[in-house]
Amino acid sequence: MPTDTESEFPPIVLAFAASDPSGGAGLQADILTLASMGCHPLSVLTAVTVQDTMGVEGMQALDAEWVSDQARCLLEDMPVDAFKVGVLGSVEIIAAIAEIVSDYPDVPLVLDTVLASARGDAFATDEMMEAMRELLLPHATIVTPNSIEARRLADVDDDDDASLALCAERLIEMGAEYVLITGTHEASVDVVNTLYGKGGIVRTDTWARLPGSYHGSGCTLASAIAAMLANGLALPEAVREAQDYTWQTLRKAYRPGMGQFLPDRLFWAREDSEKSDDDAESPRPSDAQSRH
Ligand code: PXL
Repeated sequence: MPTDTESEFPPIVLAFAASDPSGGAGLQADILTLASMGCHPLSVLTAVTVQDTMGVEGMQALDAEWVSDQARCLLEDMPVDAFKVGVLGSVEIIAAIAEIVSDYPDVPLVLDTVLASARGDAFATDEMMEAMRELLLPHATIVTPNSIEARRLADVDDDDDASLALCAERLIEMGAEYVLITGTHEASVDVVNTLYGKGGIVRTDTWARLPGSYHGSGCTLASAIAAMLANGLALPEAVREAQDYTWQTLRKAYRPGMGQFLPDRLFWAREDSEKSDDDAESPRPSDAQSRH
């Protein structure tokens, strides 16, 4: 039994998400990302999916009471430094999570408003979208929609030429503190991600567009932001570091099945083991992680 290190432990992030048995997205992506970025992940399951790297074949939400019980039990035992919310499963689950997070107003909350997978599988009904807007957005420190989700959440017509800045403004009016709109789905040469706060644009980051189709990039980004906030970074820096980490996981993505590429959240550990073949003094994972 350790004695002197008993009271030292990594920052703790509680992720509410649905299971993706392929390990590409969902709760499994959150756990991998959080652990890779030096946090201890607590995982509260909201729904079970049947899926592989090609698509979602089924989804079964848990009873909202089971979601509440999982979270309350953990929250009574351990101090949580950040919340991350992904696929929610039902209106009742959204209400249950909103009630829980409202009891922890000082804990930052990263809300990944997943409305559909990158492959187009729907995860949220209109009622769930409305519940997200009304019940969860007011608790969000940051919400991380892609440009399509931002337009839908802000209720801006797809073919309306309304700018993403207007969508962000609306989401902030609905109660989110910051909005990070990712630009993967826009027609630009590079991917431009823009962070908005109450005063408008806070930062814009431009990333070389990578060629593949990736499964779980949004979960990775949102979890990485939660990890960086839990590590004590200010929000704009957390957003910058999380994008850098995510871009690297995509650059090193692999394709284990017949469908999409999966981000490699442990790319740095594999780089180390490659190096250690000819360098016995290569850094340990914890050293490598301090880069983030
Ligand atoms: O990447 C969004 C996402 C989140 N959560 C689950 C998913 C997906 C995409 O497929 O399956 C469970």
